[in-house]
Amino acid sequence: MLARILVTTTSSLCARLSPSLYRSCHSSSILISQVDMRVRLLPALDDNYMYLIVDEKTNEGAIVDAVNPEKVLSAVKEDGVQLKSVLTTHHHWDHAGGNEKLAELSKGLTFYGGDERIGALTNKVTHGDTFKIGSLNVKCMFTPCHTKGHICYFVTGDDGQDPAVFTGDTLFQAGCGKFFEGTPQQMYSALIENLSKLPEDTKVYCGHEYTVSNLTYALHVEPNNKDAQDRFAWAKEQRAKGEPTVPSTIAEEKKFNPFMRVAEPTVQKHAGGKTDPVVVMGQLRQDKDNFRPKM
Ligand code: GBP
Ligand code: ZN
Repeated sequence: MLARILVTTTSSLCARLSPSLYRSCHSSSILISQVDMRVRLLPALDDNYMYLIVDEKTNEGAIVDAVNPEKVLSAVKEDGVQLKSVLTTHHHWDHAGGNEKLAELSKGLTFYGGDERIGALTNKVTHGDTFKIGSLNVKCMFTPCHTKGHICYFVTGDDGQDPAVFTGDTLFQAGCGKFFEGTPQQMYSALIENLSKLPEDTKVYCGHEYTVSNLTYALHVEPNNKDAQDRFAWAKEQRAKGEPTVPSTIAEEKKFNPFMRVAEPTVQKHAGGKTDPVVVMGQLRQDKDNFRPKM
């Protein structure tokens, strides 16, 4: 493997390095550095993540889900990045709510998204559309269900290396988004027919830090799933230190995410023995919506 993966963690005492940037956040702001790209996790609100993607070759940057424009611009300044674009996964305010302000504060940005309800949108994209962040390639994946216009962004180096996908509220670590504007068939198509087919080592950067609660549900579905048990123990340790659990990989999601496992007999058993994976997807979502873990 050529990929050099370096994870630099800022102090979990968020205020130590840069008070303005790290004040009152749910997690520390970590940097995932690969050969062609680096990704800075920027925690926002109670459990959201924004992501600053930087092309190492040109120093060009893009921000995913810029809900907190001031924090985005501090990170851009601090990291000496040339911010050129904003990738919005969906129109919900906790993802798109900073766009107009950011457009005002930083002129000339390109705003990508798949829904007319996204503020400051300049480039409406759909399935298969591509664009660049410097030398990095971005491919848009249309994944309607959580919202009608949801887009996931698949990013790679210029030769396809360092794959990463920014999944907003479609795929969470060990879970998926609520079906506010879509059907089980659409989430099946998004998770199983599209995201599951990405390279196994694709890093998954999701929209919220929900891992511990999602794994609580995953273990309700598959109590004997060793991968889910191990990830749960690790995720609890991370959260106790104020560290993020993101990213995971596509290979890992297939091992512990029940919504990625609708074809597994253990998951189908939990869904009352149903074997149609689309029906299982619908059953799991309904079951999780009503799930209250025992304390
Ligand atoms: C938790 O903390 O684990 N179960 C969550 C509770 C995404 S945010 C919060 C919740 O419902 N989160 C949403 C979700 O899809 N969760 C997946 C799950 O519970 O399994 N949002 O902020 C949500 O999309 C929003 C914003 C929703 C505007 C509707 C509008 Br309109
Ligand atoms: Zn949402």
